[in-house]
Amino acid sequence: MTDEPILYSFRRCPYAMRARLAILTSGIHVQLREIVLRDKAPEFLETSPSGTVPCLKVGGKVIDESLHIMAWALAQNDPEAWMQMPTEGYELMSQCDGPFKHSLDRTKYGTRYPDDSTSQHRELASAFIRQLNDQLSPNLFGDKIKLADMAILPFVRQFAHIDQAWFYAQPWPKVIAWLDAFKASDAFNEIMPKYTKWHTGDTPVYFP
Ligand SMILES: N[C@@H](CCC(=O)N[C@@H](CS)C(=O)NCC(=O)O)C(=O)O
Repeated sequence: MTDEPILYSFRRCPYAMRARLAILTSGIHVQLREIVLRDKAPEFLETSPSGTVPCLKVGGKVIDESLHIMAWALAQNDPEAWMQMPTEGYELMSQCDGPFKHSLDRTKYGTRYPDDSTSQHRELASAFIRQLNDQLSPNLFGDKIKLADMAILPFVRQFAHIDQAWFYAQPWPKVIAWLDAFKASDAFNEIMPKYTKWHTGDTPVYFP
């Protein structure tokens, strides 16, 4: 048995990425269990009520939402003051998780949504990217990274990766600079090492 926090994670999942970003800045160490979505470990399914990553088990409780994991980590230690953010940040985060992610999925996985128009959803998602572009200076709330930057950037990256040539040709230079700075950052590199699929009984792997 262990009292160490256990994070069920998946490297490329944007929700799991934002959780790892917050855990990294907080200086907390967790046991990381890499989940393969097509073949979810039974212990993960027993732990996560939603069956989605990320999921954190700590001190007998389970935190099953990425934004709640971020808040948990930052409540303990927030050396970069990510939580000192204007309330509009929460509005942007909910637009990201709601309508933007909805349209992102319908742009990316068009065949899963035959009744939806890919081009219409790309345009809807693009409206949010243009809104971010207007807001950036160079981050969402000035010079310093805040919670909303780190909560939203993994999804902007996912949208950009649907068609990078198209994304980088669009007139949203501030978003491109913001995304490129994120992808070049130490934090991004530290959250993206490759982990092998976790199995019960494996020697613990720690993050960071
Ligand atoms: N509301 C959840 C959503 C997490 C989520 O949807 N994660 C995806 C992976 S990116 C997942 O685990 N999907 C389950 C599946 O594909 O079976 C959160 O913010 O943590």
